[in-house]
Amino acid sequence: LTNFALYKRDPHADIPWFPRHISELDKCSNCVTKYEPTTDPRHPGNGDDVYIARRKFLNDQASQYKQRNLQFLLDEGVITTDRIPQLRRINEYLQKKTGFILRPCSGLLSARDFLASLAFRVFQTTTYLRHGASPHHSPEPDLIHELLGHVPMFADPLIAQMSQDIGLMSLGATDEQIEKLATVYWFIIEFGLCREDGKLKAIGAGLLSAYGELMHACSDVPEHKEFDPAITAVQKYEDSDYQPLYFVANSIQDALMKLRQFALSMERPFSVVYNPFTQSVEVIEQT
Ligand code: HBI
Ligand code: FE
Repeated sequence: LTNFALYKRDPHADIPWFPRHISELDKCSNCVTKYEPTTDPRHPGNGDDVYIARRKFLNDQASQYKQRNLQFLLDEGVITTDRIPQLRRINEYLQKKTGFILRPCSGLLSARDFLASLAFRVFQTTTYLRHGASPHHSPEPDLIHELLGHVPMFADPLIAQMSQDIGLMSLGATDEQIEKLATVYWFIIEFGLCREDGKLKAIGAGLLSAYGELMHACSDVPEHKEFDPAITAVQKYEDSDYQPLYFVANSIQDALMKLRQFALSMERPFSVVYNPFTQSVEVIEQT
């Protein structure tokens, strides 16, 4: 392996573009325009001009965001009951715990962009709140989902490492591979359950941030299947209502190990190494 091979850019023209430096996440902000309150009558905020205007104001700011070396240590304080924290405050906390940072995005991102960000220990987070008409369930990610569902997980060193590993494995993967990875991620990180002392417990951020669905998930109403990445990867999922089916792992550790193993088993004609000093991904060609 020569330095030339290590640093050669885009050796395979047919591999999808992927970010090579944390600053290139500025280009990873493609939203999936589904359940937009402006156009979709299934969104609880459809027709609510005040809500739509506020959401647009926040999303316009999010789309202007450029990656910077945030002055993490300027502020103090994390999540409190009396106000919505600034991303800067949460970042300061996460930096110390695991080095993860949040950057604002303006809605549900494509799985490719979302997973690519994890490779750089970046979590793309929405900044608007769910509509007041439906406080127990939101068809799209919102601030409550991100802060109460995902952020505590990214403060755990093991989960942070595994999330980054999954992100690295997604870089330059085929559309088919991304689809499978996103599906397993969905069923574990968003809606996963595990068993603890004979009871069902939630792992997924989508459940931890949706009281209504959390009750449904742990009841006898939906179907529960043993988590097996190969099976889970090809399972169709529900993204507009409560899930009819949940996958159950033996423990959080078991779920994350299997998810990571699944990501690592994907074939790619190259491998990548993250350099934390330069916040860059270096590509190593397999010869
Ligand atoms: N986009 N903004 C945002 N937040 C998420 O939590 C999120 C996403 N896009 C896809 C996604 N999560 C995953 O569930 C998988 O599809 C990768
Ligand atoms: Fe999520």
